[in-house]
Amino acid sequence: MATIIDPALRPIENKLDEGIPLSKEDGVALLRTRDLHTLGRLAKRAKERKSGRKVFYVLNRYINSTNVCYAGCKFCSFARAEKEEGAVRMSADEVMAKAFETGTNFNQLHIVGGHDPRQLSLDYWLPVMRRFKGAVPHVQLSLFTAAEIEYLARRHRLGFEEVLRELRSAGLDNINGGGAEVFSERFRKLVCPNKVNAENWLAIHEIAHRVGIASNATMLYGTVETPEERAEHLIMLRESQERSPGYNAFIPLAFHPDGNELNDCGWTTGLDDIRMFATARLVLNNFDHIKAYWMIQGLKVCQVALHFGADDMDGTHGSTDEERIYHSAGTQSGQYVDDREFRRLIEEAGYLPVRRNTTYDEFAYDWSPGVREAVGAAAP
Ligand code: V47
Repeated sequence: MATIIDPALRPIENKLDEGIPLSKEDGVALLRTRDLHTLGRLAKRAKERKSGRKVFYVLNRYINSTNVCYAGCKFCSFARAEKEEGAVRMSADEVMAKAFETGTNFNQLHIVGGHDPRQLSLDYWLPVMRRFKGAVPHVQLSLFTAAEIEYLARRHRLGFEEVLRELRSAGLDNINGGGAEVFSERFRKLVCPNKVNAENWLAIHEIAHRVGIASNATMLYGTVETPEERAEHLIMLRESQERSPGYNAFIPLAFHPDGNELNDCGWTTGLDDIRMFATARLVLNNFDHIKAYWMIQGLKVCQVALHFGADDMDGTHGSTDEERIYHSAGTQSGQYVDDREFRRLIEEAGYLPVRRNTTYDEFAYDWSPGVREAVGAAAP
């Protein structure tokens, strides 16, 4: 029997063995533990129950279509006023050209932008989406966050459901997980008072699922939130998934401090990152996937996270993509990783790389010779 050094993890392991969902207090104990070996053992077991020996990645194009934004979130280094130096706003033609700049060999187009009064409208986006789907119907569209959907609803004086139905009919497959930040009212008042509130964020995702749009969920960690607020956030997501299933992945977003008002919070630590992945895996028992996005925690931490609950490394980005949210806030990750590098890192971690699309249909099992035997996995 394995030795547990942190006694707080023993009742948690018992609950996991019996299939009992973890409580907020359990989440806090996981977020505080220094017993990484037990944490890893529990999270890895939970992950392998969901996805076996597979670790997913996607051939992705990533575009920030505008950084013009007036939401004023204190953690943000990306937003610019319209006339400010560094403001970037793409026309519809520029978005299309960027999407296809390096060809059509990709499975997902991921776009996020700011609350830009001149770009964030249905009149701009519906034709772009239809043009895109007309050209490459097999490529999935992962666009907007709930914050942007709320903005569209207000702007056009429509209900969330009407906006989401319009977007679905134009080809929206998935809503990105951003805008969730930390659901705590205390946190939102301090840090992002002008952004969608927790109630509306959750409502938008739940309605999206009912009209046939999948989604992801995130949490921004490493600023002024407490461990209790982090754990509560995860439980609110679990309850939302229970009410209206449709979330595919949870992505922990590590705070990046350069060039924003929360700079004093500094960088998250490796230990905190790893605990965040593992806690998410263990609390979110009804989410199939926990994503370690290489650009956010870095390739090295993300590879280690595969042993702490994560089963996805997100996407390659195109070789000419320019991600701006994390690069304006100090990420040391580059802009582009090719799929060979993903396969190398995943195989070295002892897992089987599987190419997916946004909604986790699986396509390619281009493994190195002997890898399947080495990790002891059955054929897919
Ligand atoms: O909501 C902004 C975050 C989010 C900072 O669905 C920051 O697969 C850390 O939606 N430090 C938008 N985080 C990004 C987003 C996303 C990202 C990755 C994967 C997926 C997905 C979606 O970016 C915002 C905010 O939480 N963010 N600034 C910062 N300085």
